[in-house]
Amino acid sequence: MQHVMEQFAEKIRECYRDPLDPIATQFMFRRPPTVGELQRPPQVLLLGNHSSGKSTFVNHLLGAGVQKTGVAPTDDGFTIVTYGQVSTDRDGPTVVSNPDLPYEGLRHFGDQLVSHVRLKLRPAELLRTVTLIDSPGMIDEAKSEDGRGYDFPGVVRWFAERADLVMVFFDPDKPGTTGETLRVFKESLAGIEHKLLIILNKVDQFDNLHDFARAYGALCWNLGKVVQRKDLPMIYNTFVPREGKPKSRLPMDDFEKAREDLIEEIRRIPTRRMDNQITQLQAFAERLRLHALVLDAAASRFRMLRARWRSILFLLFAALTGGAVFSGLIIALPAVAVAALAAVALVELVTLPGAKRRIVGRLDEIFEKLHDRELLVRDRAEDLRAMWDEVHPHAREVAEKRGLQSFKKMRWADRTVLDELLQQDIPKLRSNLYDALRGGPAEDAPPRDDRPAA
Ligand SMILES: Nc1nc2c(ncn2[C@@H]2O[C@H](COP(=O)(O)OP(=O)(O)O)[C@@H](O)[C@H]2O)c(=O)[nH]1
Ligand SMILES: [Mg+2]
Repeated sequence: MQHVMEQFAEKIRECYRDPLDPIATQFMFRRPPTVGELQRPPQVLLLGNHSSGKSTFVNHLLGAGVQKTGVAPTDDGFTIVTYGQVSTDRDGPTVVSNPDLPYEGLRHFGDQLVSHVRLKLRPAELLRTVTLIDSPGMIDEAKSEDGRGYDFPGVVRWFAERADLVMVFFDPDKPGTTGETLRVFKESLAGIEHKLLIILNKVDQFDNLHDFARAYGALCWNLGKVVQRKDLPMIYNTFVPREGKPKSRLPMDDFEKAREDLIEEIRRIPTRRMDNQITQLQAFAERLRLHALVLDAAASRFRMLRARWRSILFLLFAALTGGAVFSGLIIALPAVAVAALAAVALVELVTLPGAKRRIVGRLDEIFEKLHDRELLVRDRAEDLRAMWDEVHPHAREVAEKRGLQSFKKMRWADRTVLDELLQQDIPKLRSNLYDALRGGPAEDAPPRDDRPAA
C-alpha cells in the first residue's frame, strides 16, 4: 500500500511541477506547496487539558511506555514521537536546526519554546506511517496564559495546520472549554474544524449514567460556543483500560467500540492524507485558473485599449504632418511635433494609467463575463463566487503592483492543459485512489461518472 501511495504522491508532485508552477509564476499566484511539505509524514496532534489522558493514549497506541503519565502536570512540552529503528531522544535545539526534519519553522517562536520541544524515535510499527505529537496540558485559568513564556496558541496553530488529525481530549473533571482551551479553539483551531476529533476520555470514571450525561451535555454546550460549524462534531466517548484498576459501573462496550473507531481513524491517516492532498491540488488549480484567466482578460483589455490609443495618435500625427506638407506649411511642422509629443504624454501619463485603474477596479465584472454560462447553474454559481471572493484580493493586489502590461498573454495550450487537469486528470486521480483503497485497479481506471467534473 505504501508503494501505491508513493505513486499517487509522485503524480500530485508532477501536477504541481508542470503545468501549475509555471502558470503560477507567470501570473504571480501563490507558490505551490514545496516537495518537503508534500513529503512530510502524516501527523496527529493531541491536545487537551492536563491529565485528560493524552500521554496514556499515546502509550496505548504504541503498546509501550513512551510518555510519562500522571495526575500531577508531569509534562510541559511538545513531544514529537516518530519512527526510528533504535530508541533515542533528541532535544529541541537539535530538532529545530536539522534541515532534514520539518520542524525548523518552530525556531521563530523563540528559545523558550525550543527548550520545550523533544523528539522521540521509537521502533513502533504504527510510527512507520504516522507521527504523534503530544502536547503540554492546557490550563483552565486565565492567569496561567502568560506563564509559559512563548505564544502557546501560536505554536498549537503551527502544529495543527501541519497535522492531518487534531485530537482534543476532555475528561470528566473538566468537560468545559474555558481559559486556555477556549483561546486555543478560537485562535489555533479556527478554519481547521474538519481535522478535529473530539474525545470525552476517562469515561470509566463516571459512577453512573446521570453523571456521564451531565458531563457530555456540558461538553456539547461549551463546544457549541467555540466550534464554528453548523453541526456538532462527532464526540468519541472512550477510555484507556489500565491494569489493576477497578471496573467501571457503566456498560463499557460502546466506549470500547469508540476507542477502536478512534484508532482506526489514526490508522487510516495515510490514505486520508492522500485524499486531502488531491483536494488541496484541486483547490489550488481551480483558484489559479480563476486568477490567471481574469488577469489575462484584464491585461488583454488593457493591451487593446493601448493599441487603440496608439493608432489614434499615429493617425492624428500622420494627418497633421501630411496636411502641413501638402498645404506647404512646412513652417508649422515643429508645432505639429510639439502637439504630437504633448498628445503622447497625455495619453501615456494620464489616459492609459486612468484606464488601467478602471480595468483593475472592474475585475469583478471581468470574472462575471468570463463565467456567464457557468454562473447560470445555481450550485456552481455559489461555489464559483465564493472562490472568486477568495482569489480577488490577491489578483487585485498583483494587478495594482505589477501593472497589467507586465503579464505575457496566456498561451492557449496552458489554458487547455489547466482545463484538462481540472476536468479529467484530477477526478481520475481521485477515482484511482478510491479503486486502490478498495483493492481494485490502481492504474488508468476510467473516472467514476458520479464524481462532479471540476
Ligand atoms: N480512569 C482513567 N484514568 C485514566 C485514563 N487515561 C489516563 N488516566 C489517568 O489519568 C492521569 C493523567 O493521564 P496522562 O496520560 O498523564 O494525561 P495527560 O496530562 O493528558 O498526558 C494518569 O494518572 C492516568 O493513569 C482513562 O481512560 N481512565
Ligand atoms: Mg501528558
